Amino acid sequence: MRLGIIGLPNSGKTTVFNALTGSSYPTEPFSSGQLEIHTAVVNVPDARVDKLSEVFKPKKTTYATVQYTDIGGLDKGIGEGGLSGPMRNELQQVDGFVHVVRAFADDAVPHPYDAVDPRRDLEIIDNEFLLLDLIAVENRLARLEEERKKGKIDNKQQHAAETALMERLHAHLSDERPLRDLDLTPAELKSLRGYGLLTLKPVLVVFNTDEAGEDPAAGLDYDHRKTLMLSLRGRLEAEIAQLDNPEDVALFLEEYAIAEPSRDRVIHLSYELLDIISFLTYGEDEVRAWPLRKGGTAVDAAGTIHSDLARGFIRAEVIAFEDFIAAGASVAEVKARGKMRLEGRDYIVRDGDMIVVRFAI
Ligand SMILES: Nc1nc2c(ncn2[C@@H]2O[C@H](COP(=O)(O)OP(=O)(O)OP(=O)(O)O)[C@@H](O)[C@H]2O)c(=O)[nH]1
Ligand SMILES: [Mg+2]
Repeated sequence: MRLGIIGLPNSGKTTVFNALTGSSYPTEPFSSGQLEIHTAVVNVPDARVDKLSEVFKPKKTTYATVQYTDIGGLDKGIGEGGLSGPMRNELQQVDGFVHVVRAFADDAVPHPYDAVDPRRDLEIIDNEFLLLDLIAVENRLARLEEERKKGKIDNKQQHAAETALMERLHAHLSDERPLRDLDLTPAELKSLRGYGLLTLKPVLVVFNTDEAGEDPAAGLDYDHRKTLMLSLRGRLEAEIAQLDNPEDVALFLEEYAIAEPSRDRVIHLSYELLDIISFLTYGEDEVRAWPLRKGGTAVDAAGTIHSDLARGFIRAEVIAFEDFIAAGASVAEVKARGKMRLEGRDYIVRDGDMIVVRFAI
């Protein structure tokens, strides 16, 4: 799972990236407009994993991860001007976006459009993405038309269905609405996978502010599906992420009256945004959280661990994490209470399920 951090020049993308990943890439008020890409892998904080690790004392503890890519170089006009190949690749390949919007006022940091205006800035990038998708859809429609004219259609039904779908997308985009707001069937979504359509991807909007308590998201009319919003103090958060010592972090939080760093919240929202849950495996060797798409089955979970486990799947022993805690964090006690379930391959896995896969190959 990878999220691309996007936004206008000087909005604080690299600052937010540093805050999330604990990296220390330089953030400069004048570096704008360059294609610049950094990626880092981040552990998803999970108190359940901490607890299991404490109980089982495994050799290894592994958290689920999310990747963040800081994609510098987006600005007004990229839609019309066309994207460079590397930029296109980055944008198309990520699973979703973290859209950083400037909400801090600071004369030392020039704003590309002079005044701080989160609503407008949000729209600038959104409009570029709408235009890029519109161009992609128009290109595809032109191709389909060409095939029709030349009588080069292998499968008439498929050709007609695709043309109809592309026309629907076109109408929706022409209305200046992102594709993630459109009702699409799983089959339609699947058929669109290869196009890397940008407005189809989920978005976490992050307002980068300086003020405690300020919420630029409040009162903002931005009602889209697969869209979440939050505000954070980017520069402060990036400074916190550089501290190694938990006591220093605590002091810092107190001084600036921050209840908890936003980092964890952003990471959790990223997970939620991508419709992912975690299931857990446990034992003396390893305690681990694994990501699974919401709605995934026991056999999907098995396949996430290893393809052999999916192939030879017999049953899954499942314990809900809460039942484990309620039973005094003892597997024997969970069993004694009849709270360990044996589930078949089609069982829909829930967030926090502790799973042992029985298999034979
Ligand atoms: N006052 C204030 N300044 C910030 C904040 N976040 C970022 N900055 C400053 O804004 C400038 C730009 O920050 P970056 O993180 O480099 O912004 P960016 O979006 O990565 O910029 P480009 O990659 O050049 O487009 C730097 O001088 C930062 O220190 C903030 O929350 N408050
Ligand atoms: Mg940057």
